[in-house]
Amino acid sequence: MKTIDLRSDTVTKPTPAMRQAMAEAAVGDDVYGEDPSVNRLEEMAAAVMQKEAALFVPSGSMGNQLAIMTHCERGVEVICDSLAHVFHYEMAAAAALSGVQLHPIDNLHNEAGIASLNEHIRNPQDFFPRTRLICLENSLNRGGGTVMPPELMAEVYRLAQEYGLKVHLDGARIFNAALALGCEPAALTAHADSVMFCLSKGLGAPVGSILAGSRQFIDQARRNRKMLGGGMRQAGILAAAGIFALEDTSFLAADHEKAQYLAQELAAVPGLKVDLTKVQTNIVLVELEVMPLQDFLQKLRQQGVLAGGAGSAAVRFVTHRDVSMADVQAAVEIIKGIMLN
Ligand code: TLP
Repeated sequence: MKTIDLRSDTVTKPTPAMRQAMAEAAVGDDVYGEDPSVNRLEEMAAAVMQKEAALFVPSGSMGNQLAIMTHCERGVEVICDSLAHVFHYEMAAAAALSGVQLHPIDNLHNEAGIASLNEHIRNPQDFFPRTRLICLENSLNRGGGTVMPPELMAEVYRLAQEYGLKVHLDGARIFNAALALGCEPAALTAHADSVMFCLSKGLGAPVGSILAGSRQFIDQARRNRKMLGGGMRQAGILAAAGIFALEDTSFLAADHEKAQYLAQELAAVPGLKVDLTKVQTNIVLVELEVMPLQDFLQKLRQQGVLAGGAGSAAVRFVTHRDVSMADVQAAVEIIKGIMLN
């Protein structure tokens, strides 16, 4: 039985051409700054994100946490969306590693939330923590891969600057967001002091993410990366996959088409609820109205379809390069079979 893995775009495997580029990569000791492939990837990434400098990091989580650690001192507060990855899926690392408090708020990514954002920025009285950082996420994973237009990011950035705060963008899927918004990634990063994006998700590299920002910020983040044990040696083998991934991101459009197809088909199935307005990139959240989540996931698994959960009653499907349109069509038939029997 063929497995159709829709749990995440992180499951994508390097293509033969990417493996070839990895095998042939020029390498050196990156802790001495001597890995030509890492240096090239960092330069390329900084250019794409229109930032002064960039740092290759092992994971998106480490990139986000380095951003928090580098922007903040202990005891300050970081505003994020109540659905943010840094809040739900990073092992409380902001508290454990940087000693900061996350202040999650609803709707940070839309007009309603932004209108009241200033109420969440602490005023400078002695019994309040200082607000230091706002963390945005575009696309918003737990929001169903929804995107935040550059104009809204600009509003948040303007407010942040007014209050002397920094803005970090968790752009794990920034290329998906930019594609959906019809803009360049740099149109989004223009409204953030730092950005993290992942090479290891839809872009198909096996490992790695990038943190980008000002030269001074990245110099300090590099020191913090070493402190966390993230200084890598002949990492050029991995960086070569990242360079390869950045050279052509056009295939992401097909991932969005597969997500649209999946969402529209499932929206018509009794017992499933899909908010089609929220299907904007490569993620489809489906609410289950008649069956417990774990039962549904298990039935899917028995027939070779893997999906994940998002909350207690929603299924998350993520399309990516390693599932074809035919695979998605087959998954739809299996899901219909489960729901209609
Ligand atoms: N997300 C993973 C899981 O952790 C949920 C996934 O399958 O979607 N920011 C965002 C918005 C992410 O979605 C992720 C990974 C990360 C950061 C962390 O990246 P990694 O997994 O490389 O640490």
